[in-house]
Amino acid sequence: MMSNSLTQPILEGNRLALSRLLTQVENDSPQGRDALAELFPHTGRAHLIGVTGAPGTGKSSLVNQLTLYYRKEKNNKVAIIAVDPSSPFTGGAVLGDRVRMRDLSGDNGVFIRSMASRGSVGGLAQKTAAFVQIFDAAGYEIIIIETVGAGQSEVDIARLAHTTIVVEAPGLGDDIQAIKAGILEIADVLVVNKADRPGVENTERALRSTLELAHPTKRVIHHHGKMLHVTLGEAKGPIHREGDSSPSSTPQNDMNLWLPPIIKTISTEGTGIPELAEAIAKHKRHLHQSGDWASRDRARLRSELEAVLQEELMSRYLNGSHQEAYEEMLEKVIRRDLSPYEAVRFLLNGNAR
Ligand SMILES: Nc1nc2c(ncn2[C@@H]2O[C@H](COP(=O)(O)OP(=O)(O)OP(=O)(O)O)[C@@H](O)[C@H]2O)c(=O)[nH]1
Ligand SMILES: [Mg+2]
Repeated sequence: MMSNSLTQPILEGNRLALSRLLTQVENDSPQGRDALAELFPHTGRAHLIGVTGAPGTGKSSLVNQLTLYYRKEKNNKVAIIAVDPSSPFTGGAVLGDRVRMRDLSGDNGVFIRSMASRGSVGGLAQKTAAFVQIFDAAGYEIIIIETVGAGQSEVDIARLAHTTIVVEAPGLGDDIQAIKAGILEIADVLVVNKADRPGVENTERALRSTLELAHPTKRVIHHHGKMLHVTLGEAKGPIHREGDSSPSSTPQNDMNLWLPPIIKTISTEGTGIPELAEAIAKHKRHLHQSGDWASRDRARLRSELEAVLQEELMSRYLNGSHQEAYEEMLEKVIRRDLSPYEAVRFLLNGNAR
């Protein structure tokens, strides 16, 4: 493989090279792809934290505070990917007040990058995944992905993360926004931000009762075809998600249960941030102990591989080497000479079977 001029500087922490590569990857350039391939062996170390929730709940302010915490208390390098920030920004302004941003701008251990959500949902998740790989290779120990709302793209992006934080705030109406969209299911940690506002207790109570519905006392966990009955009250450890069981997991691990904690914060002041960081650290420990870290890694890379395979195959037929054959098959399908299924068989195997 040809060595890419951006790769080495990025591994050495050069911010300009990093920024250039992000742009190349965003534009899907061949150099970007080459560089990604070279960087890939250097990935797999970062803790990916997703932050999502309804518009205006204070996600960016929270990310700002968390970042300050990781810089000051842990000396971690932090990268922030803001997916489709609802308000336009230049440089650091993504994190809200420029005043508060002064704390982060000029800090070489922090890199902030926004990403527009134009293009397909799958494409967005793929590009976010590529950005994550670049930051990971560049030595950022913490990578925070902020997404707005609760659509499928947020869920897809949240699946990239090891730890997903769902942010709620009082005063957004009686309903809890995220619950309506079912995003609570992907939450590892719940935050009730704006705890200085009236109605915090109501929001917290609503979250708690919804959580209890989502995690009933008796849960059935499938384990290698067997069904294990788990009583939450008796469980010592955190919840193991269904479908997450890795081949290496043992029944003991499956009994480990994780209940998303609810943390109250005031991001404008930094209140509750150490508690939130502790909950995140605890979740990370849980992921390692239960084997979920490895299985999430596996699931994430599998879906990335599938997306790339799909994209590559499609482009081969839509505008690549097999375009002519594709057009020919399309005509046959239109004439009802072949079914779409048969046509695809022809394209892939040279015959209809
Ligand atoms: N009172 C109060 N206001 C807050 C708190 N956290 C954030 N805000 C304010 O809420 C507004 C929205 O904050 P952001 O951090 O931009 O919220 P966001 O969720 O990132 O918003 P979008 O990215 O637009 O969805 C800003 O004016 C913040 O100053 C808080 O804890 N208490
Ligand atoms: Mg924001």
